[in-house]
Amino acid sequence: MPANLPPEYFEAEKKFKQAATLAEKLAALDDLIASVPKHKGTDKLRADLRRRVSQLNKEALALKKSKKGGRDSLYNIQREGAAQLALVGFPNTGKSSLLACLTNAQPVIADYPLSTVLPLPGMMPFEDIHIQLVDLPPIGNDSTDGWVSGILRTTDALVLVLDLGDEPDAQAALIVEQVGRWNIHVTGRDVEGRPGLYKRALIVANKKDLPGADENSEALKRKWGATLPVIAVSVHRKENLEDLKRAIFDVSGIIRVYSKPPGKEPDYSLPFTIRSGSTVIELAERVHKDFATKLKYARIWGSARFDGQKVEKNHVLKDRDVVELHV
Ligand SMILES: Nc1nc2c(ncn2[C@@H]2O[C@H](COP(=O)(O)OP(=O)(O)OP(=O)(O)O)[C@@H](O)[C@H]2O)c(=O)[nH]1
Ligand SMILES: [Mg+2]
Repeated sequence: MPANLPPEYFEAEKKFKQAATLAEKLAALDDLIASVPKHKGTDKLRADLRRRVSQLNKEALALKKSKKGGRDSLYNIQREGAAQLALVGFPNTGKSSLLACLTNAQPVIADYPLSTVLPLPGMMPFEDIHIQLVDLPPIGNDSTDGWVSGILRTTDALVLVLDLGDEPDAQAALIVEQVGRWNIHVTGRDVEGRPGLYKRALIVANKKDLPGADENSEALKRKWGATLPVIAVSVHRKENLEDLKRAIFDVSGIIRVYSKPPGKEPDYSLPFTIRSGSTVIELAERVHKDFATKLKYARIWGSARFDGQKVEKNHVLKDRDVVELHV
């Protein structure tokens, strides 16, 4: 440390050490450099400080890139809520309209194709939980299929949106074929132990208000009903939207469970959302990691044969069960 540094230097050094953000650090470093008198004895110090400025500038640039400029962040949707489902379909079928009427999001809705170019999430309230829906550009488009298929891979389930006025049966077949090329197989039920990636899916046949739509939706149900749940809606007339919300919840693959301390009322304000098919022990792990190891048994109101029935750790839970964990 060169001698004869002025008090301003030590003041600036203190600020630099306390700086929390990169921007604050850079500002403090500027002051620090300015406070160092220029003479031979401070050459090395000044060179060191300048090196630090350049290092911090590099870090700031990298941070900025990862926050906004980076492709990844723009095409990646932060998961929120109890489950995430993606809206999949061809142009103009009403994916964005559906997002706008079921959630608080405000997508571009237009009668020209390819009005959606980026993923847009929205939260759909369903009873006491929220489910995240992600609006996407139509599939079958070279410039977006890459990242769209990436989202389909990681999302919990698919909502296949069809236009009842435009050969919906052919649309369904083409969607299944297209996602199949990405090795994603749609299914109405969970399939385990088979190769490939199986995704739960629901067919939403939109524009029920159009002439001829009822016939088309009957034909669609006959053809696809055994494979996937099919629900006909009209976003414009707000028809069947409550049933649709329930169907979206059903296909999401989650259930709600309420925990209840022994001798007390259940806490209905905050359901635990767990994968359907989960057992008592899996719930215990979610509630508290110690609970899983200490759990002796549980009492259940709901899916058990009688209320308050004592069940074993491997008892499979159902939606809306109230569970009392005994440790
Ligand atoms: N008749 C009728 N038209 C609808 C309905 N829902 C949406 N539309 C219309 O269909 C057109 C396309 O709607 P969008 O929601 O933009 O469709 P999209 O699937 O998001 O389209 P892309 O983003 O291009 O893939 C718009 O003109 C909507 O007003 C409906 O229930 N009935
Ligand atoms: Mg759209």
